[in-house]
Amino acid sequence: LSLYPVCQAQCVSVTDLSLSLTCLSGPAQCVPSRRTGFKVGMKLEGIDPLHPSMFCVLTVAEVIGCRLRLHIDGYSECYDFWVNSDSADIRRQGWCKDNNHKLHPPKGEYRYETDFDWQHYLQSTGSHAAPPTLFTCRTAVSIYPSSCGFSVGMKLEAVDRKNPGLVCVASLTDVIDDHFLVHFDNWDDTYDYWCDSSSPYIHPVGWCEEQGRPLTAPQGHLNPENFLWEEYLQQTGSTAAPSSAFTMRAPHGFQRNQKLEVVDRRNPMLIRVATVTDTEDYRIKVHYDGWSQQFDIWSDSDHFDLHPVGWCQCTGHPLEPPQGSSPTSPSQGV
Ligand code: MLY
Repeated sequence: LSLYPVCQAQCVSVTDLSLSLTCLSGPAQCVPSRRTGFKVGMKLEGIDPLHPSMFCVLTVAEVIGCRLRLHIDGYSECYDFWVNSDSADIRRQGWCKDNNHKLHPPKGEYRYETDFDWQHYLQSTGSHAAPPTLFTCRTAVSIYPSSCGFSVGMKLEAVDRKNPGLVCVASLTDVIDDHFLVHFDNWDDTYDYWCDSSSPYIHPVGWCEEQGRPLTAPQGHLNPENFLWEEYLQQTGSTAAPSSAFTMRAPHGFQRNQKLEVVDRRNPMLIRVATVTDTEDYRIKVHYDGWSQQFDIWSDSDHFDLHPVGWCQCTGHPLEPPQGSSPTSPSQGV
């Protein structure tokens, strides 16, 4: 059971909890050992889940256990979203500026994006920035170029996770430490996703041809049926990500009937008792105990919304017991 190295200081492994679930792999298995210090009203920077290429100004709107509901300043509450407090998608005030990333200011407040100034904003809104020490995922400023072998501008073949049957021409449009942003050429950023070199969804240039699978050409390509990488790389003046940089991880170890605690996808403030009911190499089918099978979901095995048994109790989060089961002891709640 290998721990996500940077989390190690803040987390105990699930085996330390003497729990039966032994198969969680990846960052999702980290169990913060302390309650989070984030408080409602604190401001921070972070990735807009609907536009993963954009860092926005955020406010903590709700805290439950070590999960945060974040509000995107200047936008409707309907865009609020939940993250774990150790998420790599949230950063301290000033991170974007220090790391050469564009920060999208609150909507409507500024004539020019560059007019945004944190000190002025905090003052005028009478609010405070979340203290940097609360950000327990890695936020260190690296003075070295990323060592993961991937850099901005490189091309690859990637699964469109919103249309998982498609493997498409894609580019790397951002790199932070060993994570990078996959963008589909000539599409908007709503299909983008962050991953690392071990993702099963990314492949080197030429993979589709080798596998005898169709490759989806960039939107608007003049001859999509006869897309040629060589030509395209030349036209775009770009290079292919080196195949040696792809380090596809081993399939997960989840098995059917294992229990876990999973965020309710339809109402993400809730975490429910759940069961693995089917598996693929990199995904599991999750059944919410006591609910109709029609609510079952497929989830990536490393998804941050999957937690081992005991996670809620350990982090001070209520756990929704199986529907229709007898009342639980209060210790299962906060
Ligand atoms: N039917 C969908 C397909 C979009 C695919 C986008 N990928 C390739 C990034 C649509 O047209 O919206």
